[in-house]
Amino acid sequence: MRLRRSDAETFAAGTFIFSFVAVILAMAAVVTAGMAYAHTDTVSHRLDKVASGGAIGSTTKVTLEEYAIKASPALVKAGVVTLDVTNVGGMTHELVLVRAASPQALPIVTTAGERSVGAVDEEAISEANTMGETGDVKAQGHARKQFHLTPGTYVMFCNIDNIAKDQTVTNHFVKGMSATLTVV
Ligand SMILES: [Cu+2]
Repeated sequence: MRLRRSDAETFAAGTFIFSFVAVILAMAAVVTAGMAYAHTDTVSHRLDKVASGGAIGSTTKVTLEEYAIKASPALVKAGVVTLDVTNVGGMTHELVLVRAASPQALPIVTTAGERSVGAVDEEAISEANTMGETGDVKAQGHARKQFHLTPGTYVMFCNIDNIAKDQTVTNHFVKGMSATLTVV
């Protein structure tokens, strides 16, 4: 049958809307399938995809102060990672980077010797898990250091001991100078 002009236009519009809905449904199916896939995936794998997409950078700004370490962001992309470290405090600090699950997981000095009791026993950390350090960063000083990091959790800490005139020792790690850095 011959369609009148207005019917033909209505028919064309209907076809267009039908096609449009079909495309939307197809996209929804792809997204749903993708989400189902992601749910079976590991968190790190998903984060890895985000990282490779450029949403996560390879540089983090770190501040040192009495007695805290803060990294922003605390999540960086694996590879060459740059720590842009600023000592915003009033005394010398350092940043030591090791691979560890948490500050609590680090080996601790139990007998006073080269370092005070409660300090991190750096010699007890394997070479493979020792990434490096900035060395001393003076008050208001700055240090920029690059590390080759694979995905995992790392701990940054300051292990400096200050010895008062009365021989009282203050270890910065004991006072809380540590923070984690997640690499994906
Ligand atoms: Cu310190």
